[in-house]
Amino acid sequence: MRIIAHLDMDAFFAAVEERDHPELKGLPIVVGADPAQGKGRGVVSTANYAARKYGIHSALPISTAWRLSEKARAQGQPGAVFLGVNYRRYGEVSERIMALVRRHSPLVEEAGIDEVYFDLSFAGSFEQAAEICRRLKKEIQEQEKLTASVGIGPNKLVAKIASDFRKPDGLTKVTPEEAENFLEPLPVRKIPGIGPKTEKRLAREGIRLVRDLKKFSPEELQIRFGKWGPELYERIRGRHEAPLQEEYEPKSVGEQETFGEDTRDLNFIFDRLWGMCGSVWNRMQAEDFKTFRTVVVTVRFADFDTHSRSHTLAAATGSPARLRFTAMKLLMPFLDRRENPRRKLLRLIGVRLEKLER
Ligand code: TTP
Ligand code: MG
Repeated sequence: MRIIAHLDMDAFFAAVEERDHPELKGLPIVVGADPAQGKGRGVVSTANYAARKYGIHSALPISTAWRLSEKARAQGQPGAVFLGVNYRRYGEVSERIMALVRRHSPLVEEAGIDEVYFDLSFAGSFEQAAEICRRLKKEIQEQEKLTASVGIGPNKLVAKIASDFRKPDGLTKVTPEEAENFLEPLPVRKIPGIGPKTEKRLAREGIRLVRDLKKFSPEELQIRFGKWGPELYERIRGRHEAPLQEEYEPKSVGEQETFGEDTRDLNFIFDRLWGMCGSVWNRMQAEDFKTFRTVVVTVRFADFDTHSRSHTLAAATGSPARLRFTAMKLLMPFLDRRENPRRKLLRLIGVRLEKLER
């Protein structure tokens, strides 16, 4: 019998900040871009649960978060504390948590900075697996003073949905017999692979819950979703055989920057692109990669219309000059008629390296 667990830290970046700044305990905390008194232009990375009560969450424009905080303050509640992102710090905490997980399982897949799958099949029963997870949660609490939520299921899909089921500090166990019933009442959006666009499209037809999707045959799902349909048919019934992928490698290194104001000033834009290439190249080296093959440039226009263009080189290279040249060539069309006929201003640019090798 396969038993898979998924652990996800609660409000991770914000929880680390709250722990490291005892004077902030209990206050609403928002980690992300500088709000600049409401004029900030980036987004929220995450918010702790006190700030989520104000409606603040990941990916929200930081200016909206500021407005929600001001609104709460006007109603006599504490305003949110806004903090910048300290990736290095969160990375260190993440490494120590992954080390604790590894002490309990022979097969571990680090799926992100604050989430990890681990195989507990050796435990022999779901009850025993839950016991291991309770111990692990206690160790994380004692060593790191942080809470995690854990889901246990017959596969990665169910385990991941289960870890999200009761947050924060949750432990949810779903046996193979329970899996199908567990998923039925959930919103379709909870199924990995169903994003916001698909969710909207389905809602227009009155399909909101996993249960509603189950009336379709694999063939009908294929017509609606293409090749992915039959796979979806299995997923909404809790069936998913994907193995854990032990060697989690950061597949890419990238950065992006929202400009202080929308612009088409070529000197400024190329200057920022230049700087960004340097810092992405440094990060590639810091993560012990020697070469890259693919460069991706992202552009967001003032109206939030966002495009990415990539170029894969014929051979791997470690040359920072090659990176700058390729990035410039990819960005160019967005500044002239080729990709920007209406001469829109740019709001953000980003550079990412893929196909990295050590
Ligand atoms: P999540 O696990 O999605 O969020 P969370 O840990 O903050 O909250 P939850 O209790 O709901 O799990 O993401 C982990 C971290 O990744 C999060 O703390 C900050 C970062 N992150 C971003 O920077 N931007 C994003 O849009 C999201 C979703 C996360
Ligand atoms: Mg989390």
